[in-house]
Amino acid sequence: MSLVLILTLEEFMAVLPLLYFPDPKLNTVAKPVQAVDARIKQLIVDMLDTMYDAKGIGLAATQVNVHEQLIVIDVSEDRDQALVLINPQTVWTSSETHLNEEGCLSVPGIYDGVQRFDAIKVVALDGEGKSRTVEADKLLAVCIQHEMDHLMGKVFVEYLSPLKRNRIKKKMIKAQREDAR
Ligand code: K2U
Ligand code: ZN
Repeated sequence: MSLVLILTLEEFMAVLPLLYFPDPKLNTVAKPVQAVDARIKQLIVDMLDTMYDAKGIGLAATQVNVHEQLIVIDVSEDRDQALVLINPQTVWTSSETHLNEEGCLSVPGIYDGVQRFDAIKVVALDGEGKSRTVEADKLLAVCIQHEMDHLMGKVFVEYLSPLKRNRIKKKMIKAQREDAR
């Protein structure tokens, strides 16, 4: 690929800055996307770029300080099967749940158990604005639940004990102060 083409592509892709816990903006409830227009399609490209750059398997628009109901996910081995969920609605959940170890790009370096439904069915718009139903289990189901929590202003550490959450909050604030130096 020529250098000119690479430079051209680069200008259309952007790694966006992430919000980090305990930023209160992470507790904002996202509004429905009104139209899957050019602005939203560019945001999808930038969110995927941001997610892949951060080696995440999901990202909610809330985490890049855009408070609209948009999620991108890629749980594939080859990192080449992006899933876009716009205005997702849960229509079914399994009766079974399990405790899974979770992390979050907005809470770097912290991993802990969260109880999630084993399987979930979600109706959403895709990146072209077409309605689709996603039936998920395993890691995809966990990731969708984690991202849909973000759209409701919920970070996974809110499922932990107040003692654990306060320790994490102090650790994040200390790390952000050191980064700011
Ligand atoms: O929302 C985010 O911060 C993205 C999460 C999504 C996620 C959380 C918990 C469980 C599955 C997915 C990041 O991808 S956290 C990093 C990560 C990567 C691989 C597997 C688990 C967590
Ligand atoms: Zn997260």
